[in-house]
Amino acid sequence: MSNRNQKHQFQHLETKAIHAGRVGDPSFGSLATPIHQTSTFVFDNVQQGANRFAGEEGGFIYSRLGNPTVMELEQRMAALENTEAAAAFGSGMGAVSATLLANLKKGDHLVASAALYGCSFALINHKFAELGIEASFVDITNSAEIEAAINENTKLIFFETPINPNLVCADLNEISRIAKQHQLLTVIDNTFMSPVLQQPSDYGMDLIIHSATKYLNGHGDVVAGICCGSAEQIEHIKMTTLKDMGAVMSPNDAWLISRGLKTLSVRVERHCDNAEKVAGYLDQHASVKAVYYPGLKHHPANHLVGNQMKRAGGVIAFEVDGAFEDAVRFMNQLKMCHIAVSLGDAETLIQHPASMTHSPYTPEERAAAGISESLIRISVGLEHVDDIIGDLEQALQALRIKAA
Ligand code: LCS
Repeated sequence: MSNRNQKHQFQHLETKAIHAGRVGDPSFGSLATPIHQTSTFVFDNVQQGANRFAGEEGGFIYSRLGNPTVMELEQRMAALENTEAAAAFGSGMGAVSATLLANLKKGDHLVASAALYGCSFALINHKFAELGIEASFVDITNSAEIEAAINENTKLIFFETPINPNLVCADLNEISRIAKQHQLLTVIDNTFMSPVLQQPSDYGMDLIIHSATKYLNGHGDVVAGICCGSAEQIEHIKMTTLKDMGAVMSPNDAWLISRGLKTLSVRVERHCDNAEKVAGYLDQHASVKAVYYPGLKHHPANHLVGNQMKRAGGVIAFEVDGAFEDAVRFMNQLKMCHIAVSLGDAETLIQHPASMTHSPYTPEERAAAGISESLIRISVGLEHVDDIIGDLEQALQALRIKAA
């Protein structure tokens, strides 16, 4: 087998997404890397097994500790996020929990964005509190509030940008400045952007998490997570919370995600094309009260688009003009867009955060985090944009007929 690819430093993200970290097939030369669907690896003799456990010899041991198909995905994601290494997990929450717990112990404190994916919030607000890990939840766009929350036990800052579900965006330069000043680790959830649109390592972010369930895989058939960072940090996570808590990714899922990555850049560009048009359409609609999309000129983070984030992404939040029942009626009226949580799939998915993804928050906690009860979140898919807008239009028209 030729090792040409491994030796070559790929320049462009589009190329890395296809070639970087390729494991390939030394036995038969197949183009697609085989799925190494195995729990364990056979040693030539007892000494070899002992050497591998002692770290004195390379090679695989047992798939919870590493697997060639999973390794290919990890190497490819590290290349895409411009980091030295990556660790793959069985879910995005597996990645969030293992990454945070590898860096926090009883008595430590973290600063977290008040608005986060609902289960990340629940993990920190409930489970970490039980474990004696304290958190301050802040408005991540407010530097003074972040700095005021930092104390002598603070170890890290954890946030998303854009935030699920309200599309508020943090300024990475600003977070980086604060973290450096206080010598804090930065952990960012980059799920909404994917490395195609935002590469947080360029802004000094230490650990970059993805729910690989979303854009990375892109086809709605896998639940998985990834964390990218320095070789030292990733080794630390792998040897502690990944190895011993065990939220590992299956080889089959890794293979599907590596396949998904080959089309990541073209998919994400199309998601953005469609979302820009859908956001513009919703923004001028008489039955829509508010639209939250960083690509719109009136969004507070519009200046970050074209800078920290290449484009605004495929997710939009909005509120229909009317009561909560009108939002429900609108969603139930949709014929093509699916009412479903998750995002980043080919299908347009629409959901109601207050009753679905962000139901782990109490209504008071949602209010404090700026997540309105009537917010609707749409993950704009890869269908023809006229069909997406057509479906939204017929559902919004039904509201107007009722109102008339
Ligand atoms: N981080 C973000 C930003 C997410 O949106 C999600 C899941 C996770 C982490 C957790 O990843 P998972 O374990 O599900 O792979 N977000 C979801 C959502 O918005 N709807 O359904 C799941």
